[in-house]
Amino acid sequence: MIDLYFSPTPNGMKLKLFFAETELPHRVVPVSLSGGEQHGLEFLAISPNGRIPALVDHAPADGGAPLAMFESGAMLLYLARKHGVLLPTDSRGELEAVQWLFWQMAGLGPMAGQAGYFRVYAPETVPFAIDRYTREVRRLYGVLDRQLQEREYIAGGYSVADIACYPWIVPHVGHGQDLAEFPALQRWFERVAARSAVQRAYEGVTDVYARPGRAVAGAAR
Ligand SMILES: N[C@@H](CCC(=O)N[C@@H](CS)C(=O)NCC(=O)O)C(=O)O
Repeated sequence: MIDLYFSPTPNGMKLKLFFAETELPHRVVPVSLSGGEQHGLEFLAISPNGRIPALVDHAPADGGAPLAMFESGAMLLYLARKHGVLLPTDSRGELEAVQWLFWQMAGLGPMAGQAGYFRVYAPETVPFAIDRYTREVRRLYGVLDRQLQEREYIAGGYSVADIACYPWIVPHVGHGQDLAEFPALQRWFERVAARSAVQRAYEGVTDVYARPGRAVAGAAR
């Protein structure tokens, strides 16, 4: 059994998408971020950075002790490799998917996170920060749009690269982006959204920032 320490945020949704797609058995352990549970010692023993998602695999492939892990990209890679799913099997294809996974982890996620913070959540309006992060996210959307111009999915077939990126495109309104400016990205977004596993994963998600198709209050700033 695998425990998923979860809250319905973009990074949390990546793992929800992975499990919905693969139907691998797992148990969801809710972590209340507003209640500060991510700072508790018990959780920090699993996720030393004090962030969700986190996983504990009670039956790792090496047959050893339960394996705790943090960082959503590492978890997606671990699960994809362990179960031989959602990752190209040839080495060049795998490398391409891994590059886009790292691109999401190091670029799209952090920059979109900052854009969302300064546009939607910050207690004061900081025009320089709003401008800086909105522009950088726009650039990154352009990078993904170019990658998708002649492909259905980001790297080969539907993979952990798509799973990592999708929840960070869901709140595009909050990031100050208009998908109509990125036609290939928009087609991909609709293609992924139409997957039954994606629809199941988002069922009952009430967090406005994590839910598809919703404008975010204050996003027009
Ligand atoms: N790079 C990390 C980022 C994790 C992260 O930032 N998680 C957010 C939710 S999306 C969180 O736990 N926030 C709680 C907090 O800021 O205290 C990953 O991808 O796992």
